[in-house]
Amino acid sequence: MFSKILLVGALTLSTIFVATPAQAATKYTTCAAVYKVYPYGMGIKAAKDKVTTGFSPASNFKVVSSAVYKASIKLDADKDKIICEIPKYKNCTYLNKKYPHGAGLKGAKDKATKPVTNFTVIGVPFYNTNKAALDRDKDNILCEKK
Ligand SMILES: [Ca+2]
Ligand SMILES: [Ca+2]
Repeated sequence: MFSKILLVGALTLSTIFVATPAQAATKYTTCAAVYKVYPYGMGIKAAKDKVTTGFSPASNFKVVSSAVYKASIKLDADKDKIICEIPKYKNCTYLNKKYPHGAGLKGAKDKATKPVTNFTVIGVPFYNTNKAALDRDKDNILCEKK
């Protein structure tokens, strides 16, 4: 009786494996397409974000298999094994070089008495990656500046 149950279990398992053939990994050709599935980018487990001056390594990308990574490897311009990583700025000096009036979520309201309204609108992943260091007043705008 006991061995029969085990046998049935083994058969069921092998059936599942046979019924699920290895799928070819999706090849993405733009970061916009990658972000629809992986909002923070994706990379292999051992990857370390290669950064230039003014940036900290982002570690919030989705860990994927090397097959998934390799299918879209052309999008990894800096060859650090992460595809479409979200930039993590070290401080406002660097962020304001690219976004002179700051970068914030759509509809965000600056808390200042004379609020900054001409900040660049950015997406949630960009905001989330940078908010701890760069939005100390928590008004959903990074490095707002007149
Ligand atoms: Ca990369
Ligand atoms: Ca702010």
